[in-house]
Amino acid sequence: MAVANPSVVRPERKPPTASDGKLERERLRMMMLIRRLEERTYTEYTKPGQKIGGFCHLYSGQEAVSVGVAAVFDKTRDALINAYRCHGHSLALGMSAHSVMAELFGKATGCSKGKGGSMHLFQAEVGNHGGHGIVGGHLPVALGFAFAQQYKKNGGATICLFGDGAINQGTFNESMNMASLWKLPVVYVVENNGVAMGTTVERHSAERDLAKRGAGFAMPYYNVDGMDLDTVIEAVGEAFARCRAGEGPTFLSINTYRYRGHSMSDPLKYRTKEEAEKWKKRDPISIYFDRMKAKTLINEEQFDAMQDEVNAEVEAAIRQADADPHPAPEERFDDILAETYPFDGKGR
Ligand SMILES: Cc1ncc(C[n+]2csc(CCOP(=O)(O)OP(=O)(O)O)c2C)c(N)n1
Ligand SMILES: [Mg+2]
Repeated sequence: MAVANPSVVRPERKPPTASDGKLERERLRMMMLIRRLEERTYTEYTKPGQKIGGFCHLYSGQEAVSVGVAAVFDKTRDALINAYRCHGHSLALGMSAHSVMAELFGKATGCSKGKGGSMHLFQAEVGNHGGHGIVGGHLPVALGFAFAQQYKKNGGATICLFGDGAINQGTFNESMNMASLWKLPVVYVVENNGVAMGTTVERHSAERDLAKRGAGFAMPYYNVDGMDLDTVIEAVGEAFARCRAGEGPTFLSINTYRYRGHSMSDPLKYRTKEEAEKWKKRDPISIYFDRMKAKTLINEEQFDAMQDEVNAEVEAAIRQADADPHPAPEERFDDILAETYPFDGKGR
């Protein structure tokens, strides 16, 4: 049976409600913190004597998605599981800038004790279950989380985020089908930034409207403006509400743009300056700040003070991460799966 709602761009957000602005300021600040941490990660990664190793994927431009998700996420019972572009979601769920930065520096004080790096930020206490490097690999894991939540009847829901590059993986189709068939409490979010490494959606997907994938699995599906925080909050909030009401999964294509390259070695040759400029005119931080200003919830001076505060927080995180110790050599096999297989040097 076809699902009634067509794949439409969600209507304009609802009229603003009265507020003292505290929540709004926290959300704005979080988007600014994510942006600053990412931009400082870029400079730390690329400067001589580089101290951040391994693959590193920056989230600048996509902040409204993770902050919007965190706004409706209940860390006491929900689970978030994500691909490798995971710095923003980790901060938004409440992980400290220091625990993220120390992980990037490979230090023992990092959230994964310095053994995970950029792609593997985890902290179960805030509901963050990673940080996964295999494209589409975590979708079946999300299914498991949602199955457990339904089985235990604990009212929790799972939010599973992935890039547009995951949409044609087998795991995507298998997971979406089972989630819908069993009405599991899961929200699927494709963070559609239009490109998988250098391959555009137009080149990798016959159906370019990715939201429509939800139709094939008989679940509600929407296109969402990923540059507008309020719109994201509303769409993800409704999807969580459907989960909690036992109505099963929702599929959201949250359409966004990454300002930097795929990873640190990407010169962005597949993209025009005009395209980037067009998107940057709808920068998520600016849109939200302008709306708050119009509601007199913040002024320019307060914004600047907030920026200074955020910058100081990130600098302190970098200083501390740099000073922290590396994991001890004798702990190199602790907390990793291989620990269960005694390493005898002969392989398996
Ligand atoms: C199964 C698998 N195939 C290929 C790769 C290599 N790879 C890493 S990231 C990536 C692109 C994924 O793009 P997308 O899902 O759109 O996420 P984005 O980087 O845009 O956030 C690819 C192909 C991988 N990690 N896993
Ligand atoms: Mg992508």
